[in-house]
Amino acid sequence: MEMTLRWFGNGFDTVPLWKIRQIPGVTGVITTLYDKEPGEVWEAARIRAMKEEVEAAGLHVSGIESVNVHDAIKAGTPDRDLYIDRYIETLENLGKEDIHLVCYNFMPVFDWTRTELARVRPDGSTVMAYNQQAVDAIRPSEMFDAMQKDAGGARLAGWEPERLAHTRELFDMYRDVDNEKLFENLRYFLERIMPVCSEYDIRMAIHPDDPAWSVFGLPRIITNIGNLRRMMEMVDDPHNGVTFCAGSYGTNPENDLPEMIRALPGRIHFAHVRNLKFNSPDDFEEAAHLSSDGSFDLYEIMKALYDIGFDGPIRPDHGRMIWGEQAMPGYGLYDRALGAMYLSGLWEAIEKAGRE
Ligand code: DNO
Repeated sequence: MEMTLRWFGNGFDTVPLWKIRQIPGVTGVITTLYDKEPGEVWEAARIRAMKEEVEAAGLHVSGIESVNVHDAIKAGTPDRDLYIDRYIETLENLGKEDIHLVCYNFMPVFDWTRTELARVRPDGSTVMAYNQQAVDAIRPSEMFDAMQKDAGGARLAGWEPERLAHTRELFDMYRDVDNEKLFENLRYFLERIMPVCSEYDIRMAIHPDDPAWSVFGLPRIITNIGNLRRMMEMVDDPHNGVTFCAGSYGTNPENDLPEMIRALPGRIHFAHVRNLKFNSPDDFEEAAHLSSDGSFDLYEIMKALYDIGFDGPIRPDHGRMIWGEQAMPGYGLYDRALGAMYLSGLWEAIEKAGRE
């Protein structure tokens, strides 16, 4: 495995590359062209410039998170082929620049959903949190406004204001889309992009729906092992793989995380490892990575990744805001650096124990 950190790019991320370079063991970043809206082509020159900037800091680009998929593709509207053609052009341009991992999601309208961006924990740190009653009590547009307000000016990944200004139209697009139709639209998209992925050896790593159930009545399918199997069988190509995100699958306690990992050998191309603390089945908050701070056993998660021979990039995920840091919620430096060190420590111990 390679330890990495997510980096949103100059002008968007509060954390500069030189600081990431100083986290022991972190050799790469998972990055993006954050100003690109879903449906836009990523030009070769922009990709090259981003790569050069990362390399000048002594790191390398381990993968992209995300190349976002336009809603026309997810909803399967008549113009979807135009957007798939553009997506293919972007993949080609990434492949030519020797980038071989792309994380994306297939969640309608919203990406990840939280009801609080800065819940205070007993130690004074703040974390993102989710409460089902809070979601049930508001309309989608209110949630978007509340998140924007709490983000303190930061642009939140997957919550592009340009796109979400049209929440009503977006919801209308999905009026006739149920889980079956969404699966079908995903199959159509994957079948069209697999040839370019094979040509340039690009591993597509679908990110789970977060939380792993339907919100606001929208269909959601990347939620459990049964659906993952279905997705991989319907387009049976090793380039059609997954991002194993512990925090997203873990929102549903029925998902046994280590068992899921063991059921996916060769198809986990990227791992997001973090912890959640459940206060009740309807309420959770993002704890520190350390097992004892939350509800997951991080040792077992890392051990399962090790046992299946996982060799892709891994990154600590949403961190708490600690030591007075001001940053994009979930994406400060300090707690993610602690997370990277902890995960690297677990890996070293598992690896050495494995040799004995
Ligand atoms: C949130 C992230 C997601 C993820 C996308 C992948 O912090 O985990 O926004 O990057 O769903 O496309």
